[in-house]
Amino acid sequence: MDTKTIIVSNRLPLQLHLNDGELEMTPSIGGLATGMKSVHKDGKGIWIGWSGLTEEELDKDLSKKIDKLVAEENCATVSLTQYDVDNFYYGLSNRALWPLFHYFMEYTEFEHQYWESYKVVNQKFADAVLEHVEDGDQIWIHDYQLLLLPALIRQHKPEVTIGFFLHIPFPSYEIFRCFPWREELLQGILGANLIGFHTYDYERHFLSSIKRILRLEVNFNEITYHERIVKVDSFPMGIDYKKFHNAAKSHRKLNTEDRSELQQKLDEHFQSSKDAKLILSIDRLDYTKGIPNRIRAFEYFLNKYPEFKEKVRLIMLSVPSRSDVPQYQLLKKETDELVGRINGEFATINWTPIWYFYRSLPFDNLIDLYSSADIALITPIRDGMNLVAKEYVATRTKKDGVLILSEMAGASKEMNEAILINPNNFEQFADAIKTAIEMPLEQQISRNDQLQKRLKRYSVEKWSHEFMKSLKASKEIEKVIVSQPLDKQEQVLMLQKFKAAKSRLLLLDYDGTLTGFQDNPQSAAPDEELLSLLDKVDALNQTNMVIISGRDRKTLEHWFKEKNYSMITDHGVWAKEKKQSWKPLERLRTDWMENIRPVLETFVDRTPGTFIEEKKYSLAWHYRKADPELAQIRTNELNTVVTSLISNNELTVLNGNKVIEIKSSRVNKGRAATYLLSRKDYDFVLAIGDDWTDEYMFEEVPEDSYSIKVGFKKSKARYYIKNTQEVRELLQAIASSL
Ligand code: GDG
Repeated sequence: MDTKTIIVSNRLPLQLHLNDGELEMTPSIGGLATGMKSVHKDGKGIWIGWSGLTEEELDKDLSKKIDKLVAEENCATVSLTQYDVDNFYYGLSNRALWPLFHYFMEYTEFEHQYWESYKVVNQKFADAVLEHVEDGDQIWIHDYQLLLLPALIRQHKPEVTIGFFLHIPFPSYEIFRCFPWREELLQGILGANLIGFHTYDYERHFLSSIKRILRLEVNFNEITYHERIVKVDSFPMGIDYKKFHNAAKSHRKLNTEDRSELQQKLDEHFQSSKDAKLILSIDRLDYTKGIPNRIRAFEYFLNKYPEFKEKVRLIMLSVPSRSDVPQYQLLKKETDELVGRINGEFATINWTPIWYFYRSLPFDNLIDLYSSADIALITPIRDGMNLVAKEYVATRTKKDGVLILSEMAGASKEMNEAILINPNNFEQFADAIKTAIEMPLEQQISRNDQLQKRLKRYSVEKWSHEFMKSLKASKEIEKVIVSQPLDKQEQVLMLQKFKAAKSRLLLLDYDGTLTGFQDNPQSAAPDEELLSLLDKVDALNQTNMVIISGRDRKTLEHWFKEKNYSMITDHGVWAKEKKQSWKPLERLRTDWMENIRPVLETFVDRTPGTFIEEKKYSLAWHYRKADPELAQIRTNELNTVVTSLISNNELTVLNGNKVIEIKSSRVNKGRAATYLLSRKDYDFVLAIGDDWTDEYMFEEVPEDSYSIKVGFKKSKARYYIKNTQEVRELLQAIASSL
């Protein structure tokens, strides 16, 4: 089938301007546009985003013209009003999500109106995507403006393959939990099949929020969600290495007279002193980039090491950004004032310490700067990746030059050969500048050699290619992992076989199968609806209905005292056949409990929200209410400790649903099922259960049995069914089939 990839981002990779009512279009030269080029141009690929012009700025004619122009570039627009831009973009995206995800809590504004608009605009994007999407297509969604989009698309196209990539950090759970609509955001992202981050730390933070806020099961980097497996992974974004490297090479060959005005000014600086050094920083004027901090640290450096005065110069390019948001206006003012003050304080006739440009420069000038700088000082307070650091290294064609990089930038994870600093430590900051200035050339070369090798190999094309490869593979995971669904068609077949059978056995697990889980195990008593349903099934002719549970005999006896059901309790210690009395299937020792109980007690003491359930033949440690991450650590620990205490094979540790149970190895539901099957010939067997303890039963029932797992989990069962509600519906169908 001829499928395509749809790319979605807030802005199209095109710049559209209105000049005296005339439309002008230039392609965007940003890293993302370059990286996505091969994906975009592949087949019938299409890129969907906002044009940058609001509905108010355009009349019908102009809109049509835009659509036609962008269509020639395989793009399609999402139309936004000024209200949308103010509330969705400048509001929720840039006054709530951006500061929150960069740990600037004090800048967040959680306005309900922004959130409403964010939902509306994400729906507009979904509508635009749905106009173009066909079965079998892949969709790749970018960034924090579109966190709700994956789920909105999935609602209408459940089978489509969706990838999502976040370009900014994903904050730790403690920060993320502050967002008022946090569940909706997570559910929105989980509409994707693959979720990508720049670094493993962001991935880990995301998974932690998934576990703690949505309480979902996470297995390594896979989340089970609504009968789907969602994969989470890190893909550090690279740059167009060749473009920067080759531009710098050509730049070196330029004759003096062909050099730009900027380059000539830079050359003058180097002529001013034989020890002259140029330190460069480039960023959008954004509070996350640590600009005032950097200027103050530079001042600190000049005071600490005055010998570098008149020799070292900081050249700062700050690109205007989001100037409609008040914090950005304040930052502009603060930066201007700081530069003014420091230049005023230190300047001499021949030297001003800081050259400051507040503007965007053409690419060639960017290369002038990168090529001339001895040191790049990239010191964000928080940054998803930071491509400037990578671009600087790529332009060092002679492999000289030193990169000082903040450890708060995602890029620091892969750029160990840079001088890594904590931007809040001024001592370290000043010393790093000194070290960089004095670094021997061989050391510079050997560091850049390593850095360049990596940047060349993991370029932005490689990044997009790896993501797409993983996205295509993510669809396959689901196919291998679970049993087939017991859908309507299979159910009809099953009921036919049930009816035709002469002797039937129904093995029903209790917790998580017939009823949902409760925080306290004693609260899971059967409700009226369940009792009357079980009565009906139990009354069927030639049908042996058995409740087979890990619960103790006392509890089940109490719950079903009025009834005469067949029951197996304590995982198979006790059996009661219909209208008969209880019989032990095994004679068990319990003296081991004295030794194991104190061990479990130490775990209860150290893990809030957990408790011990003492059964006649086993001990269970429940952790449903505990912090999921702490519980994960403790369960590993407990497994190791208990396993080391059990010297012979007499005891087994069972990992159930949020419970660890220690019991005799001689009993399990599999052995109990075998016992029942040996007592009579059955020509229809159904076994249904939800956790690990039921797997023993699935293994022992005859191959043609209907073994059914409750929940979308890995299992030996032939089928799966979604939840306890569906189990009850199935039993209802069985009850009314005869
Ligand atoms: C976000 C995340 C993440 C800068 N000034 C000029 C100019 N640039 C180009 C640079 C570079 C790009 O802009 C800036 O990219 P960064 O990665 O440094 O930062 P953000 O804009 O904040 O980007 C960031 C990124 O997304 C990708 O996922 O790395 O962490 O915040 O390519 O070269 N280009 C031109 N003139 C300029 O004056 N032509």
